Amino acid sequence: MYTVKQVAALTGVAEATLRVWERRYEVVRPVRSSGGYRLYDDAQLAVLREMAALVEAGVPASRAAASVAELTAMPAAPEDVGAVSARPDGSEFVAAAASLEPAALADVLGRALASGPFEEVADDWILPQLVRLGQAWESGELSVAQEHFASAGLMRAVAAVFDAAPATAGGPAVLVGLPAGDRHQLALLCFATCLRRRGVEVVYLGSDIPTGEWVLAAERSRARAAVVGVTATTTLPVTQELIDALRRVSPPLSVWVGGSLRDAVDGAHPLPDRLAEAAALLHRSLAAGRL
Ligand code: B12
Repeated sequence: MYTVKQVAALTGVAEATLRVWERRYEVVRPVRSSGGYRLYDDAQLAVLREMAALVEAGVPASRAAASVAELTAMPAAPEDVGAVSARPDGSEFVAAAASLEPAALADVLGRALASGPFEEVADDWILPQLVRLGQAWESGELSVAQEHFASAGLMRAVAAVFDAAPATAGGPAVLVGLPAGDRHQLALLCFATCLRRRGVEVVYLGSDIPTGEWVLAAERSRARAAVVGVTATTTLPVTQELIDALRRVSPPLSVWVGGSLRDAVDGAHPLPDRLAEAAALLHRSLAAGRL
């Protein structure tokens, strides 16, 4: 259990504001300690984090509260199937990469994807494995070919999950892609998959999109929002140029950024690192009608 002071530190929301949200919108009902102090559990902390993120993204508190109330009534992911296989351990992916054996790689990826809902597998297995892959490549444990073999296999496996999510049409669309010069699309595709699995229409542009093409896509689609991945220092200037261009598009769309370098650019709403949380935040913002 967390005290109000701890919740304030963890969410970045002032204690007084937390009390207002509780009193006015009833977003959470903390229990009281024997001394009368508020105590919050993990689920309430998650609700308050979501509310804080929505308010930070510009959603009025009353709407954010309504949206968060819906969230608590909904399952976390569209199909929370039970795990049907044990998750491969930390070294198996790099070992499969080193083997250059398609069957070994397919086996590891198949077991990972069957080990829980995609959202959980993406945040708790795929992204950490990518970091491991990078370390193995940097240390010389894996050659460029072995690293590419594994990341390409992963890309195909995630794309299959993306395609398997039921297509939605008619709602607000979201453009998802990378700026010119950036080909690090794996985390972005995982994010896009989480978003599509929530029923959002995702227009996935992928890697290395020149600014002018992004603008054309934004103008020609019914997109209400654009999500740009920011993964490499070399492409920061072009990413800033892209964000500035997207903010001038008509009809206007809301511009979001995700990735390890998202704080190095200005003028866009930052998305959290956890992909499931990021997809939930954008989905809520769309559902709240703010975008
Ligand atoms: C796989 C990989 C590749 C693959 C990409 C395949 C693909 N289809 O995506 C390929 C082979 C194409 C590649 C190429 C290159 N790569 Co590379 N690559 C990687 C590696 C191993 C993983 C990248 C990745 O997916 N990371 C995603 C996650 C795991 O990490 P993250 O970026 O920190 O993101 C976190 C969050 O921010 C969030 N997140 C990420 N994106 C998004 C997006 C959204 C919307 C949200 C909400 C969240 C989110 O997820 C993570 C959560 O912890 C990294 C190593 C590493 N440690 O990341 C190097 C790395 C990113 N690559 C690097 C480099 C230098 C290159 C090359 C220049 C190498 C070369 N000499 O050719 C080229 C450049 C290609 C290009 N034009 O972009 C550097 C970048 C250095 C920098 N900071 O600028 C890294 C860090 C390796 C290193 N230590 O040097 N690469």
